[in-house]
Amino acid sequence: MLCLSHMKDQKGEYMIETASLPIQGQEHTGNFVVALAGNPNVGKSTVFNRLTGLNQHTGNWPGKTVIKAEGTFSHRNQRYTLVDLPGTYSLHASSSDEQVARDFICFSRPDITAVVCDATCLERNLNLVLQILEITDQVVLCVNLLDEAERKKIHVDTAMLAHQLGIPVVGTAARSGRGLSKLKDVLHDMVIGKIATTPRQVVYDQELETSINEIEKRLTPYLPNWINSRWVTLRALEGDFNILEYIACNRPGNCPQQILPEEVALCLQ
Ligand SMILES: Nc1nc2c(ncn2[C@@H]2O[C@H](COP(=O)(O)OP(=O)(O)OP(=O)(O)O)[C@@H](O)[C@H]2O)c(=O)[nH]1
Ligand SMILES: [Mg+2]
Repeated sequence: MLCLSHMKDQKGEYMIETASLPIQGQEHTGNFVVALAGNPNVGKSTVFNRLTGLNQHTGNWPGKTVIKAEGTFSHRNQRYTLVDLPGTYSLHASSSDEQVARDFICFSRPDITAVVCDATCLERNLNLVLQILEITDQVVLCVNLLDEAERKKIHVDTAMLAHQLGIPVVGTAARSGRGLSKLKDVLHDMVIGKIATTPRQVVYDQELETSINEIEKRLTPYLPNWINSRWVTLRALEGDFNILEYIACNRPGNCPQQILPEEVALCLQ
């Protein structure tokens, strides 16, 4: 067995600070936790403000200078806590914003992640959607700025997008409030299990898929069952050992540091 603490990244340090991770059920007062994720400037906070109104508070994410906004709303007898995540183009955790967004979606396990996209430049936004679908399957896509898209004569086929991605897709123009009651209905149908998702997974080339399967098989016994082992494997293949370090340090029951069998470590070299 190889001790994970021997496997630091190139800078010789790990980025994940456990104190920065909120713990589900302790910080939230609502019944269902919904994370709002998306690229910068796509209208996440506008959706957040529209849904939560005055029932919100802001602060900083623990240990970070990144603003944290959390609010609540009720719809059809369900109560929701909405968490407005910082805008990011990816979840590689190469900045504080990305780290906060990734850690919340992965480790705080919101009941649903609502990804807000800009309808006028959907292709760029879908990169983040696919990354989030590698972590969790409880995702709804909110295609926002539909009014801007219409002004530019861009038509978004939300039904086709939903079919292609395997998740519900709602078109919105959050500044005027258009589409937001549909979004709330979809959240409701997801939490009561009326909508089941079948998210599209990125399939890599054959050689990579073989390595992913091999490493995933070896990693799985060391991972908590709620985490997506394929996603952890992909991060490990990228050389992101912070995730493994975090899991090793936070396993219930004093899990030993040796999270990786030696063979897996060798595969990753
Ligand atoms: N026309 C139009 N403007 C919108 C819509 N939604 C948001 N906006 C505007 O887009 C700008 C950015 O909105 P924000 O809600 O701050 O976007 P954000 O995603 O929270 O941005 P960051 O937190 O910086 O990542 C603001 O000027 C909003 O008024 C919409 O549906 N239509
Ligand atoms: Mg914002």
